[in-house]
Amino acid sequence: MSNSTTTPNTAQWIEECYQGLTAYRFKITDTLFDQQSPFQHVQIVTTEAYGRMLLLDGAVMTTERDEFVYHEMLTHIPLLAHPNPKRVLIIGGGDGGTVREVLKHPSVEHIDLCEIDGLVIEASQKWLPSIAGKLTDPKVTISVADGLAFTQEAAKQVKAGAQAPYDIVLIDSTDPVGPGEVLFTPAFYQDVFDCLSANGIMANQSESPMAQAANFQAIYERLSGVFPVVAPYWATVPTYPGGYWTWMFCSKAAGPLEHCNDALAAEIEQSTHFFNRQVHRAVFALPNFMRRLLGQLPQTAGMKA
Ligand code: SPD
Repeated sequence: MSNSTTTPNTAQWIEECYQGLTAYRFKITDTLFDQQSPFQHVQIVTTEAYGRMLLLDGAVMTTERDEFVYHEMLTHIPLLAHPNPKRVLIIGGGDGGTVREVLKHPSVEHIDLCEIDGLVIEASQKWLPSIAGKLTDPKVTISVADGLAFTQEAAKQVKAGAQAPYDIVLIDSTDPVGPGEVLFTPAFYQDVFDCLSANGIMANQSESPMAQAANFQAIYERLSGVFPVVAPYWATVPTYPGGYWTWMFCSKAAGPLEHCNDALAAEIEQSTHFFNRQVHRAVFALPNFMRRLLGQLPQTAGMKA
């Protein structure tokens, strides 16, 4: 056993700096991929602690070792709450982790994946096969396109009389900077709402309530202006800023725990590393600091958002 903090001077490190205030450093042994796309800087490195890691514009997106928390939470919580999810739209998610988890739901007949940056898909397929390996599944249609325009077009068709095309929409975005920023706007959320069937559900990643508290608050407020049901939930993702991470369950009608396909949940938890039925119920219990950020409890004197 060792808890030594000494590191050799020759080690190479990669660092994500959050708002110029804190930084998280990872010791790396390899740079496997390093290219500038028309949208962002795409890197895949090998870290000693977390295995291979995908970074976009210097921000950690996913790692082989802890990706399961994020992808399982984004996927199984909303899908199990739907009585019969058949058609799923994923916006972002070019690394393929969300697709992999959605495919564990046998009712799903079709997945549209809309990722703006083809280079993220290409690099993930080559260097992150345990995450991206299911992107070639026949149920998956990949569109390399702008998620905002894709959703706007689908919503336009619905307004023109077409059937709402999706039972589930998952927003697997970057942080609200760069190409992903538009995926946090009320207009985008309204388009998503319009694309969802009557008992449709959306879930999105909603940032760190510790390192990005203002983002977390704004996302909740904006979603609450569009969806009648907005239920934030949380877990810890060790490689993300602040440790705590959140997602928001948004639905047109049902609450997050009103329906759960227990038999399927039991089957799914055989292959998951974070999700299980106890976790499913627990993640909606918000610690007080999160409830205060959301206005669900009065502020206290020592509280800083
Ligand atoms: N600060 C990290 C935010 C990343 C959220 N999206 C990750 C995408 C993984 N599929």
